[in-house]
Amino acid sequence: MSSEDKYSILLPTYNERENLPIIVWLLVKSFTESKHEFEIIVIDDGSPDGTLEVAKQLQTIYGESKIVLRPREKKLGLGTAYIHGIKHATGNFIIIMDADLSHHPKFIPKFIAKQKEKDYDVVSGTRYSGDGGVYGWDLKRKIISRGANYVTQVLLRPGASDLTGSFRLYKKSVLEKLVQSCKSKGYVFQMEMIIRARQFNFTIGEVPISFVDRVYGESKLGGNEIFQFAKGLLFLFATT
Ligand SMILES: Nc1nc2c(ncn2[C@@H]2O[C@H](COP(=O)(O)OP(=O)(O)OP(=O)(O)O)[C@@H](O)[C@H]2O)c(=O)[nH]1
Ligand SMILES: [Mg+2]
Repeated sequence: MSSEDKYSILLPTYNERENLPIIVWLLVKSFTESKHEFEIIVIDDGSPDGTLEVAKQLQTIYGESKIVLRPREKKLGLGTAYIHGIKHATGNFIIIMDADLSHHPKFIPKFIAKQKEKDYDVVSGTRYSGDGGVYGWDLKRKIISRGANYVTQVLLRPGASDLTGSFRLYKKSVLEKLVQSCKSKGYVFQMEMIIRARQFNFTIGEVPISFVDRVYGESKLGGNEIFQFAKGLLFLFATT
């Protein structure tokens, strides 16, 4: 283990009051056990449920060097939340994950080990390879996710098995370059990141993860998201 490495975990939150204390506790536990340097950057977009107040309490428990708060006034979307978070990150590695407990911190040591194996630029969690999987989704959502992955595989041949997931580890410099070159917003953003990574010849490692549907809070995947995804996919197909 190289002692200079530091991992900045970006947690974008919108109405995650119940989930945030649990994910933070799990993260702190995991990093304390693995003895890696870390910071958790919470990017809350003015959640009406008071997520930010919960985050402030967590900061008093774990300290300001471990819990960094970078809130924004209102809901401005995930893509810009990442950009905002990266600006404040002090680690040389960045981990992006959802705060709704769909992504379990227990996989992070595997991401880190995988990254070191071949000094990968990106390590992507995958639900669609090895013993990865999805739990708690209904058939419709499974078909949509599988379908989106499959169509993208055929059209763009990205060289990664899970394109729409967002549980990933990046070298900070690599993530900065990817984010700058990505044009899409919304769900298609995760996919564009991987497509661009391949374009720039960045190396991508994969770690099988189990994805568990959110326990608290509401899901927003609807017809509009699917339409936006299809639009974004066609745009990438036409331009890359
Ligand atoms: N800061 C910020 N965070 C967001 C925004 N939209 C979603 N998030 C957070 O981003 C993560 C992923 O969003 P989710 O709502 O879980 O999206 P999803 O996993 O596709 O859908 P469900 O879990 O089914 O609702 C979660 O931690 C959300 O709280 C936003 O506009 N701004
Ligand atoms: Mg979710």
